[in-house]
Amino acid sequence: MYNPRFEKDVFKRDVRNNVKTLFRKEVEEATPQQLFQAVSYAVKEAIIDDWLATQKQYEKDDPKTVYYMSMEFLLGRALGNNLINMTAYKEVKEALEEMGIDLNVIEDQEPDPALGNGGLGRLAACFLDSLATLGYASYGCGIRYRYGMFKQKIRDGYQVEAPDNWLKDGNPFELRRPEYAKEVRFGGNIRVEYDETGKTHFVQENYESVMAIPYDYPIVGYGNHIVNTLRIWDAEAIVDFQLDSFDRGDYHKAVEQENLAKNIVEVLYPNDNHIAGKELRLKQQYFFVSASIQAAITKFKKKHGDISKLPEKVTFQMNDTHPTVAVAELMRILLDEENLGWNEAWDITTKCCAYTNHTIMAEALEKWPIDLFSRLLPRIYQIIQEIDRRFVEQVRAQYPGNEEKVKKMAILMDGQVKMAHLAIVAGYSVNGVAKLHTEILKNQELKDFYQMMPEKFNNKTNGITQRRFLMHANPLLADWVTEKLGTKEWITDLSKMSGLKEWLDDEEALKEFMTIKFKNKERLAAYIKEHNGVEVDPRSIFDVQVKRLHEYKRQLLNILHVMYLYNQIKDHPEMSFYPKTYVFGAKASAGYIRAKEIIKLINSVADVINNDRSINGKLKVVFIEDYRVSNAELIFAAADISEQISTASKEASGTGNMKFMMNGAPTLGTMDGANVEIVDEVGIDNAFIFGLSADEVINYEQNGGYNPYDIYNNDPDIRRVVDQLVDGTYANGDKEMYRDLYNSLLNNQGGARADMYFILKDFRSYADAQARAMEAYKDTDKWAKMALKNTACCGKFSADRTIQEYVDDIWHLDHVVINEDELEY
Ligand code: B1H
Repeated sequence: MYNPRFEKDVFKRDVRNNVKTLFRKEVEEATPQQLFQAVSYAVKEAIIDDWLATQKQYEKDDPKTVYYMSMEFLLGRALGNNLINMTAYKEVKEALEEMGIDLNVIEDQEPDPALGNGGLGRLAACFLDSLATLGYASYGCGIRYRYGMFKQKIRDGYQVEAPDNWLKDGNPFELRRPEYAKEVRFGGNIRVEYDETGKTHFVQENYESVMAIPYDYPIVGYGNHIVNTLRIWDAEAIVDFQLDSFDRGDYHKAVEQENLAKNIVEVLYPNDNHIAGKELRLKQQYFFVSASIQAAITKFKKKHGDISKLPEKVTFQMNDTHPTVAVAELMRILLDEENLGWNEAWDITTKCCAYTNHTIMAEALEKWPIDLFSRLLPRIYQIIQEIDRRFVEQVRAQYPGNEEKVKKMAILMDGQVKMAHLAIVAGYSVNGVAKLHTEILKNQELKDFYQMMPEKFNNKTNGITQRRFLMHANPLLADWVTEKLGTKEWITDLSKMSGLKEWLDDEEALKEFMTIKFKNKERLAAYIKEHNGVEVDPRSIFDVQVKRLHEYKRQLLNILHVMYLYNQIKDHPEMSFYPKTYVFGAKASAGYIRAKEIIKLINSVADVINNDRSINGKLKVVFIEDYRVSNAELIFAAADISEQISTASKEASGTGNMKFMMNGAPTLGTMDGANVEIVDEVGIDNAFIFGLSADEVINYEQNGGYNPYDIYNNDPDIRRVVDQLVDGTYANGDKEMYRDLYNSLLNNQGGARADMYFILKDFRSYADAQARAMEAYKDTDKWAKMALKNTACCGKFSADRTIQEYVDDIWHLDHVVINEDELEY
């Protein structure tokens, strides 16, 4: 225990006092939610001391700082994680127990801050955890959405979205910082002025503006007293909605300003790997980017006079193209406010901005119509025009007479602003998120750019934080790992996990390992019983696919295979079959109709199978409602098999795959994204790999696809499950309910190829991998070894490793240490 505030008695007194001052109650009368608040404020107080100490240290050391710019931070609950990183979890748990309070119950009161969709947002959250833990100065920059990712309800098998009013009980950990507010301007026109020296000035007129108000969240490093900041921006009207507006006839204007501000931060767009293309989304982007860059420059200038030194102290990492207006906003500030010339401003900008690509899905490539863009951001657009003009000049110089190149590479083309091109042209680094993904970027998607500027391209394979996804999610396994390794070093150095290999042949150890898995399966079974009313047997194989619902992730392949297994069991009741529980969890974008059909299908199949007494509970299917960070933690810990079955080449990396691996679940998957590297680490014999390779998929795609009828007509088992989509088996006799899914598998539809994601093509190979996994599971000892091998080989997949690579190759940050002896509490 390193923080005197966590002396049990002091802490208990703090909690009591908080209950009193916040709620005028005694601890015994307080509701669990009130206790959550009281405990959290007590924890926050301790955090604040370290937060101040960190600020002081940064003030003194003046380290280079990364600003991680992201539309999404999928944080998950803070209380438990903060306690873990303050190395006070067990002490606080005990202290609360002595007061008759169960910390687990208290933790469950915290709403999941769900300011993100899926992998991209969760990655940002893991990165902040690692940056603080490794002692690097960083800010997360984002938006304080009033409503985060919607809550998913399943009604009659269908997804229904409910608003996520996550702030309704207040948020104990945040800190409102109105003194750091920044104005952000939209629209209007640009007037050109010349001053007495003949210099040109660009003045924005007739604009609308909003005030950006920052809220700071502490990001606690593990055991090092470093507390970094996630700064997310709220919007407020600048013209206060005041009564005297009536008098001035400004009533409408005041209402409009109020609404503009309110709308900007109202809600997170619930699309994963898909761009909505809405004007409001662009407003959100510019809003938080402008505020964040202004704040960064203000901070820099307070300490350093010379703006040309900015790249020595500041770097902006753009989490996909969503914050790419950052490039032009930085240029605007340097040109219009700092009065630098173009070349000098460009030199600084291109040394400060770096870009991460997270997807090659065509529908996720960000392109804005020029008319919309230039109307909303007139000055930013002018600057992009000039960036484009100069870049096109460069392309023409390098490839004389090759106008094809210009067409393919220009930032402004066909009436659109291409954000990826802007990010690559202005960025000093362009990285993909797994080896395979980066190779596809270099050799296919961004080939022209790679040929022109190969030095910018690099790979940074994603990672996850073991503090949340092992220590917090799976305390039994975490303790076991510490005991077996004889040290806690793995908590900050995951490569130490390889020491577990020593136990691969120790029967006793394997038994303990599997007993822990079993207990975690019981924990999940209880959750499923409570939330789904379905009884699942923790002795059955838990085969899990949890991730956003997307056709390329192929939940449809998984459920078609379940339908196939069910047919097999019905036809051959005597066949050898190890009981299986298929667990799904997935949110579909609200407007993604086909994804919603797949959710309905999963639930319909679950209904039929779970209620068929004739199969003796050999097969169960569970769809977990409202999949999110908090229940994910229970799910990873309890999984036997990790389904990572995306069409090869489509999943840039995946990070769920790493969470399963860490918790001892072998991968059943394609050679896609980071699965490839997982297999490299754990060995092909400790995974179940199937399906087309990325090269094969790309090859088919370039040659117009394949003909699914070749499979449908020749494989009766496959034909049967496909037909079951339209014979009413899973729709109470309704033959139309799943007609669209049936058609998507067999027929070309408008622009879309039949079976675009190669579901039927990969089906046999998938079924074979499933069968191999079942055979392997039957051999208990062999399975235990395979599962432990996965945990033992997960070292590479720590976000600590990823962040250290970003630091070494891209950001070049300075390492900061806080000396415990110098802390004054
Ligand atoms: C990923 C997204 C994404 N890639 C657009 N791209 C969005 C794109 O709201 N939008 O417009 C939201 C999200 N998300 C994911 O990033 C990849 O699919 C995963 O494979 C990867 O692991 C993750 C983190 O790199």
